Amino acid sequence: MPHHADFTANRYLRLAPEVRDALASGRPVVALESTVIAHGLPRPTNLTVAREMEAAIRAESAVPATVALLDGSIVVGLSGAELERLATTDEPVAKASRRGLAVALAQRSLAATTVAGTLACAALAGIRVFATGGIGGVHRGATQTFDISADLIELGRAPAVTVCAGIKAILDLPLTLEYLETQGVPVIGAQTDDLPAFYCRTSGLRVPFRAETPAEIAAIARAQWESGLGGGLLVTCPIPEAEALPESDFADALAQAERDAADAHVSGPAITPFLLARIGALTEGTSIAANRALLLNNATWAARIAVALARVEP
Ligand code: PSU
Ligand code: MN
Repeated sequence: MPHHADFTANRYLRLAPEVRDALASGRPVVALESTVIAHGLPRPTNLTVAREMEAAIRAESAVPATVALLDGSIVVGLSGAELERLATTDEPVAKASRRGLAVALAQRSLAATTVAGTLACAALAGIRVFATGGIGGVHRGATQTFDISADLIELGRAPAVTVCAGIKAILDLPLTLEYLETQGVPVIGAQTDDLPAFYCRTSGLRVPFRAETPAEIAAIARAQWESGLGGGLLVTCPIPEAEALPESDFADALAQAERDAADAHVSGPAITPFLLARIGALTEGTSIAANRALLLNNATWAARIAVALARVEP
């Protein structure tokens, strides 16, 4: 797939040499977000999993590009040392959605990128495939709070395939699907008709589209981009069976975490990290093991899709 993004002319963008070379020669690259490293997973699991995701992508012969903001640059492809800094630092790390990017650049502060932030940066670099755990969405009670993740807007805007394990049950799943339809995002179930629900394989909601293979997904993405339609696509992969959480365990932990969030008056960008941490504690780490498993599975799917996209069509 040819890349036309003029990353050479952007003084805010710093690509790892390996990522730059791969993009220049049309080899597969997969972007990775960093909010899951800085705010989504507890230490030291965060660093282990970040490295494992990169390794999973390399195992499929694609190049990983973890994105974060450091020292006034959008770094696309953190070095080993930079990844470690992000995962272990005592400095404050901002959680940057699209709105936080320019501020972090101008102030030269350390910022981890959310799905929305990473997609915006990937588009600047010309990366077409992105792996994450779960996307942000329409929060429960959003009719009152208006808390709808910028991820949903960026999914409609950035020309990339985002691979996730569905929508976390901390969100309002039906409303999130509605919003994705409004944004024009095709939501594709990978080998499933049922929308995956992050820690659990099924949600009871139907995905609008289904595909069996990375090649099929690549063909849909090509059709969307080469026709001139543009915008993003969302691929949802069920968590591997062995690591899925029993639905009842999760529902109890979520209900408790939501009561704790209300008691602590947590809102805005802090709500997702708060709920994830509480659920981790309440499920005694089984949710963390599940999170790791789905992240690695998504990285593998994303790499295979990137490889299929990079292949020249006969
Ligand atoms: N889902 C997870 N772990 C995470 C996130 C989502 O399982 O760490 C992060 C992602 O970076 C996502 C962000 O983009 O939370 C959404 O935050 P908000 O709801 O504030 O937009
Ligand atoms: Mn929000």
